[in-house]
Amino acid sequence: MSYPVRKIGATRFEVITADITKLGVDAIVNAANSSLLGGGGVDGAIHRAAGPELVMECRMLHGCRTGEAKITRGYRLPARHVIHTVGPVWQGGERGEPELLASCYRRSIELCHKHLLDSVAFPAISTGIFRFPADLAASIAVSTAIDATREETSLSQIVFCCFSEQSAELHDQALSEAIINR
Ligand code: AR6
Repeated sequence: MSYPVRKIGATRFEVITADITKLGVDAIVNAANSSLLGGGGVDGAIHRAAGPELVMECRMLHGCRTGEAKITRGYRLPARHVIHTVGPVWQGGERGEPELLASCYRRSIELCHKHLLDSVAFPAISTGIFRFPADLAASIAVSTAIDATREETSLSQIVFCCFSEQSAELHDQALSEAIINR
């Protein structure tokens, strides 16, 4: 299934179903844990594809707090950089999870601008092992990314790289709703 590319301001927003480790964008975002030393899910896939140099650089970063983001090189990945962010573990929604998830997207987009990157791809942060509800996560991802590009940004392309058709449909739906409600 392919979804329409939507242009908002100077930025194109795209939803795809793909393995994020295959994308030749300026940066892919990693849904990491606070150690930044690797794990399962997309984190494991990114570290495997990037090679052992990635964890060596990550060791020098001394971890990352939930809702924050740090950047490294991409090593053997087609992407030039990896932005490591730590999403919240879903604990029912009353422990600041929505705000922390929004912060992951905002901080990642800020880092892209700081490094003058043109394109970035996000996985559906927190929706796997961290159990964040996929529909709420998609609407937070999309609305925060749109809001963040209202500030000055170097990004001309933001990709929501989903790992299932269901996740892609949720992001596409959230994107079309966000545009209608602007
Ligand atoms: N490409 C794109 N998306 C993927 C890929 C891939 N190759 N692999 C998985 N996904 P998760 P989290 C999707 O569990 O919930 C790790 O152990 C997946 O289907 O990777 O933030 C970390 O070290 C889901 O939609 O991340 C942390 O401890 C999304 O990526 C913890 O898991 C996120 O799922 C983070 O959990």
